[in-house]
Amino acid sequence: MYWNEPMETMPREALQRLQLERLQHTVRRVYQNVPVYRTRMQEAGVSPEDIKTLCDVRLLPFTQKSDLRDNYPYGLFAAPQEEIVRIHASSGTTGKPIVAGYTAHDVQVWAEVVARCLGCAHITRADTVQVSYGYGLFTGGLGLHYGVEKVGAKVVPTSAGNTQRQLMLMEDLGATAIACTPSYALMLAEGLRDTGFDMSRLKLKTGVFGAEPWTEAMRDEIQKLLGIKALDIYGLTETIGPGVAMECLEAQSGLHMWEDHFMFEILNPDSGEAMPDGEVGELVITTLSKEGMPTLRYRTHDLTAVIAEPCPCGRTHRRIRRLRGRTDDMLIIRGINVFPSQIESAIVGIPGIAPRYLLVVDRVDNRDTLEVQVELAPELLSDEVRRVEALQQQVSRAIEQVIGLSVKLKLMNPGSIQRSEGKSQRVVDKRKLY
Ligand code: DLL
Repeated sequence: MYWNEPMETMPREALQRLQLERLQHTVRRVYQNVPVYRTRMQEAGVSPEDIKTLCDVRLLPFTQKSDLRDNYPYGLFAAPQEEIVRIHASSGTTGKPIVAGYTAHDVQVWAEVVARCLGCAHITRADTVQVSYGYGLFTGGLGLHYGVEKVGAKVVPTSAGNTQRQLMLMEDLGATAIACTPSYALMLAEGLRDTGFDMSRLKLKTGVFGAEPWTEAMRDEIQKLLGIKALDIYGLTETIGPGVAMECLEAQSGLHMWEDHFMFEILNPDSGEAMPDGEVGELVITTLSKEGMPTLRYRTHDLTAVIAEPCPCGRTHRRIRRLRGRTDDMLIIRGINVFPSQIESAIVGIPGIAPRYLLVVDRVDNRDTLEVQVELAPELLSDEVRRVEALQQQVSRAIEQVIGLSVKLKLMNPGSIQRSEGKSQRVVDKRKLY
């Protein structure tokens, strides 16, 4: 089932012609409107006229999360501010988030790609979709919302949290599909199982799950407990949000990347060389139709591989394998991206605290937990109980403000977090997600 059959099944030659046209247009746009890109391209000795074939994308400079940080908030925007109608944001590597801007056209393209994803899940206007991704700066809630409206299905914008209410509404309003993080889906499913809920009271058929890594084992469990088909959706704020790629119900194997809007490369993360089809490398994305904040060769740090074989569903847009790790130290905790360096930026300079910390991540009852161990400075005597209690509050608040998640803070005695000779270990992740 397709949302946009002509585009989704376009012969590859035509698709590539369209990609080239859009690539050339995007490169011209950022060269003219974004000084950072122009300078980078000039330094690399490349001008928009040099992009003559799709392979010429390799001449272009990479874009990194640090570029968004260094040009915070609007430095990479390629449209005048009056044309920007929406802002979203995601975690940066320091105290400041990274910001993405959308023109009205971008918002429409986004709804279109999400609508295609919903088509992959056979969601039609006859469906009722409960969107339990967070609404707000995070792209999950509003991204799915506009896609569901585009399809003409009924959207129930519950946002994340308040599980009992979610379940009540799911039953009463007759949701046939749910969109949320896979860990939340599993939490809902196990909650229902444990209360002996009669699943025949629900009309759920499909789940659109993403924003964090998950395994085939989790998929099996969710499908079994909820009696639905669980499908994987991928995306990131820097390139649009959810809707960059999606599994189809027919194959349930690999995610179709909407190549008329996103050109992708899979590169060796160290050398930057292209990886052969089927081999795992870093996903690098160039947006082809974005106006507000196009990105040239964005280094996602996500690891995947191309599936070269055609898909039984008939879509001609190539598939990437389910995401299988990252090349950097970004963690995804309850769907929220967290960098160890954010913790550092939150605690540095707090009197009585040493800049030594360790993040211990776990999943207990399908809920991610984050314990942050932070060392007390040697000058702070641990018998100053009141002072330590005040510090406990101050440090937790500082961290929670930066990362937007509640943490369990453990103040440690001076010298007790293990030192290492080389790169210090900042994270112990006990979840097995890839
Ligand atoms: O997570 C967008 C999104 C919302 C995707 C809802 C799917 C559903 P960010 O907060 O910018 O955007 O985080 C992007 O999350 O680089 C991946 O590391 C990870 N990620 C997203 N989807 C998946 C997935 C949204 N299906 C980062 N599998 C990305 C594994 C995923 N990791």
